[in-house]
Amino acid sequence: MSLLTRFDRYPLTFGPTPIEHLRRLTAALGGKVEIFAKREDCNSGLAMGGNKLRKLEYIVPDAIASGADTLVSIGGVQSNHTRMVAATAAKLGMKCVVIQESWVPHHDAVYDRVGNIMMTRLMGADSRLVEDGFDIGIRRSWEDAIRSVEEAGGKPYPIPAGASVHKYGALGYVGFAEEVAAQEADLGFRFDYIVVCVVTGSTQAGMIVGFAAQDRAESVIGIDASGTPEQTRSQVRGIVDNAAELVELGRAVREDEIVINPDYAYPAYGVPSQETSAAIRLGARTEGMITDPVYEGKSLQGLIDLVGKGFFPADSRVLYVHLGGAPALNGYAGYYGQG
Ligand code: 5PA
Repeated sequence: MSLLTRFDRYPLTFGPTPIEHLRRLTAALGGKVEIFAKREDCNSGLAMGGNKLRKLEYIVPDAIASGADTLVSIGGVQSNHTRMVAATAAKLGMKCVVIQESWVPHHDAVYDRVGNIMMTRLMGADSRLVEDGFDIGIRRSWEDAIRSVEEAGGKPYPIPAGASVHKYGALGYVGFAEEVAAQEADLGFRFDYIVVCVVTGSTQAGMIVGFAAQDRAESVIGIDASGTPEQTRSQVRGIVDNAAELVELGRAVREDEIVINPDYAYPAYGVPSQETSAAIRLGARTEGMITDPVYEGKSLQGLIDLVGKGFFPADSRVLYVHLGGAPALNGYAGYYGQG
């Protein structure tokens, strides 16, 4: 039985996302570990989709019920999340205010005019650039934005960074775990590991709770891309506890069920290492699968490195969860303009 039957869901996605066997990447990595991808990046027609829509499906009913007329959220200049909030507001006929902080020490000349932020503005959101640096927590600039909507006579609905520290923020990815189990039943096998990028935490936290109900949460390997892994881990812990109670998991999630690998976020959030760029190129050249230097390139780098190190036993089946984010590549022409 689903853990989510009691919760309202407002559909923003096409439905279950495809699972794709990455045969050429599997071969390029030696062929001992079978690599599959779950394509959350192809989940919707809303502004190129991505993981935030799965979360927002369980937040929108609350936003509508609140009588709000403006969604207010926050992220970096090239935030995928603020793009998804802007798309959701457009689809609902609401207004949208998004704060875009200077999270990334990266200075491409068109960084604040292309990709995510361009689409965010195209969809009519009021996108406000501020100077504050990277922090996944609750931010003053976001609280100021909420107040500014109220002062202008509007009714804001606050959505925190990555829709993570929100009562319903993890539910979408609890559903993801149930969706994977149903797809495994059709495929006739189970995945031994699930690899996922983690920053603000509710994607992995939701998966942990959903897979804890199947007694395999520790097979979810979070690859930190924040560069502040202690803060990310404690945020994941808090979201896990809140979500486990909300869905009535019926037991506490153990510390060893929360697996976060901090080894691939270097040199900084939003800045690719040479190994990140090599991973992005390998994914693109073997599978035509496009990943970005902020999130998915780092989790792909982690997957590749862990295969090389023999972390996954021979014949393991590994599910790489592609959460979206390719639009940010437009802000990195200095790295990838020539391929
Ligand atoms: C993001 C987040 P969580 O924040 O739920 O841990 O997910 C990490 C993640 N992959 C992974 C992609 C493509 C993402 O966009 N993005 C944030 C954003 O503002 O876009 C919340 C940070």
